[in-house]
Amino acid sequence: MKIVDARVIVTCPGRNFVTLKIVTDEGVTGVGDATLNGRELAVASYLRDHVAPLLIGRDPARIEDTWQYLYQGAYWRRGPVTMSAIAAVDTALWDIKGKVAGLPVYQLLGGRSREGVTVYGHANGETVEEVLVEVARYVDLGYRAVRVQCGVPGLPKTYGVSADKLFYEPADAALPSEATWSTQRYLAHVPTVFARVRDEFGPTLRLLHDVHHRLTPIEAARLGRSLEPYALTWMEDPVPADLQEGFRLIRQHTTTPVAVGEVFNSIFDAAQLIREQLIDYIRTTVVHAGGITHLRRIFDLAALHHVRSGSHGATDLSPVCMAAALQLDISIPNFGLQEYMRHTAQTDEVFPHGYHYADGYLHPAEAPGLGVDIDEEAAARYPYAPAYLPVNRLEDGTVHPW
Ligand code: EZ4
Ligand code: CO
Repeated sequence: MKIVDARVIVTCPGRNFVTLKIVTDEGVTGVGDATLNGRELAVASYLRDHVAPLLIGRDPARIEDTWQYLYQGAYWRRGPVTMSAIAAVDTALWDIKGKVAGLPVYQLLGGRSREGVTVYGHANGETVEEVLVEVARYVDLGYRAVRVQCGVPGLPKTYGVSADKLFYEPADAALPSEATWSTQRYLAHVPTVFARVRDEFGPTLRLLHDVHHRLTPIEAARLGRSLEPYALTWMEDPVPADLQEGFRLIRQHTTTPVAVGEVFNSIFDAAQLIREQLIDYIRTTVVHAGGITHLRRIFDLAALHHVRSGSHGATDLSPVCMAAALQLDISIPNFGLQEYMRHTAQTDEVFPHGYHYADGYLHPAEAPGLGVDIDEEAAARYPYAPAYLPVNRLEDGTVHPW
């Protein structure tokens, strides 16, 4: 079997997605997600101009060899653009291998380790009252874990809090909008929110919170300590993780578990955090961390160090990425949680898929391969529209990490 075509499809059914479709001479096809929020066309060009020509004529069965060929062969290593492009190829080749074998990909990864993939949803509101209503909504839908984000009094707009609830989309403008940040106001408010949520929903609902890289290590340590009475499942991205040893300071001060990794694209971004047991959950994804092949390598390293998976699953990860993530989630020994932000009906129409939600769990498709495809005719009806994540500033105007 040989690869005869590798098409890059850019579509915007409510938000932008980049998808690679690989076609073989025997008519078997595979799909891979290549979406990099706010930088979509860079990956599309990398694939179209620099990767697709190298794939033609290759044996699609050689997944590892193709991964090494693209990674080692590029000379320039790592980075979100390169690794998203490699991820798309890798994911599509796993899809093809599953179809050829007549098995869902998780069977090729060792088979099931659990009955379903526990997911968490996003409850957010401007006020604590709104937040309580949203948490209740997820509990009613059967969710066992809920991420809680709340507006901060005195700040006009907070990232992660939106008017649109179940289908929240953070990339909200053709040029970046701006949000305001105050660590002082935030640290004073968050514990009061979790006190109310715990009080209302009792001790067993799993609660999570995303800090979006906005604190320094000692501030994060203080937040973690102030949240200890509310027994969070995790505090996400408390600080920018460029300085991995910075997490030692957080660890020395708090027992609130830490989750990191949605912006990582390589095992080297996480290696020190994992080896020193500075984190509890690694949140890297199929699309941004080199595909199923490389993500499994990260999860295996994590398993040696008591670190569980907690993969990113926001709306900018397409249903193709979610389908692939679920194949890993159901099979690895050290699965933790899977984020699940629902896609819109338009997105679901463009990406027909067999995975489904029931009673707090996502279940991977049983079809051979990944159990997801792209409807290219439907995709063509939604042309690319630039959209960016907001930029964050302090009250005095200084650009602040997020
Ligand atoms: O900011 O997906 O945990 N989820 C998140 C998301 C991310 C976006 C970035 O593209 O932090 O909202
Ligand atoms: Co996050």
